[in-house]
Amino acid sequence: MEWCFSMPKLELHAHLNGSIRNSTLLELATDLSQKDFSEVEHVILKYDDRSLKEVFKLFDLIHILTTDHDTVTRITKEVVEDFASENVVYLELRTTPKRNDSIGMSKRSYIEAVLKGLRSVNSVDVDFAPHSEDSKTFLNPLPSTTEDKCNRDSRKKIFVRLLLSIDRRETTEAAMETVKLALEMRQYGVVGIDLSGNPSIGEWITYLPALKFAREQGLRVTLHCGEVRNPKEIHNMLDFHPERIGHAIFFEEEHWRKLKSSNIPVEICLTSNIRTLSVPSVDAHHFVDWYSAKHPLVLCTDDSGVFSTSLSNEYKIVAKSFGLGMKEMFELSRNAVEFIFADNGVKEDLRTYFNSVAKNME
Ligand code: 6MZ
Repeated sequence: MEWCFSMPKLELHAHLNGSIRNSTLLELATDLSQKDFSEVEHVILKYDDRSLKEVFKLFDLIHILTTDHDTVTRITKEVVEDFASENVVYLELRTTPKRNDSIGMSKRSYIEAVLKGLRSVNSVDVDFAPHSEDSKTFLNPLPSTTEDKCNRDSRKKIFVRLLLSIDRRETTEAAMETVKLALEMRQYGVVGIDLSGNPSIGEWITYLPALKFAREQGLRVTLHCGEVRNPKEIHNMLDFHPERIGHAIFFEEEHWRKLKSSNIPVEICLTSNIRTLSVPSVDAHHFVDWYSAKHPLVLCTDDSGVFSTSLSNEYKIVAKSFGLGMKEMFELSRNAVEFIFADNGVKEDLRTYFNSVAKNME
């Protein structure tokens, strides 16, 4: 299944601090505290399943290790390189802007450190600023003649756009601050807002004013929806009609009907759902029913570092578990182009690129 790796893919649900390399995390942990290291190492290297509660404890630990400007820049660079290395051609990376007065970090300076990370990638070509409709193509379509193939520039290319996350622990004011920051940062490739964080915490009504404001101002919105059983919240979230939702696990019949009629694309995070014990096994995952019902779906990693996975691995699991071949997986990947939050110029570039790859597959 080498083709799962070589096939062009889009990643639409990846949290920056969840996608950190294990080697980087261990290095940072060693630097921070030699004497407590054995305890930290155990938590970081616990590769087997962790409950959702444990995962959020781990995020608190990761944030202690990563929340300074230089580290944020470093992990951004590494995460983009890692996705590009497995042929992700479009990455929507999401992260929660953080404030830490003790080191002079504001939500804005946090995002500036992320942007510095994007600029510092040099092993692949990164496009992260918005395209004007008439700009020239970034991804060069695959050539059709053998001669052209030999002359092809083999450097990897990746579009990166950013989503700013609202953490469910935040107040309405803090959520609003994040949305205002996203609006200021649009020119640097911020395209939307995500609502995430521990799903057992917080109330929908707290974030609603900020999410409504984001929408009024033209930002796209994706919500973590149905990660725990909370029928009322799922109902309210679907009524809001976000542009995409993530997970969608604990859906009841009514929710499924609502989702189906609204056609909201779902970001599927298979390994994450299983490792957090939210879904008992791959066979029991809702992916297969919704795929059969032709609902718009996109495969994503969620937290490739924390769950030791990669997007190619997610493709492999789906292909193997549900008997899907290369053509079907390619179409699954290609369909995701229609769900991206970037502008039409990027969409058109991706469509042309996928068409050229499809021609080469014939
Ligand atoms: C909900 C999640 C998540 O923002 O610091 N996050 N929120 N469900 C999940 N499923 C397992 N995985 C990650 O990345 C880490 C943050 O992303 C959210 C949590 O708020 C976590 O603290 P950033 O880059």
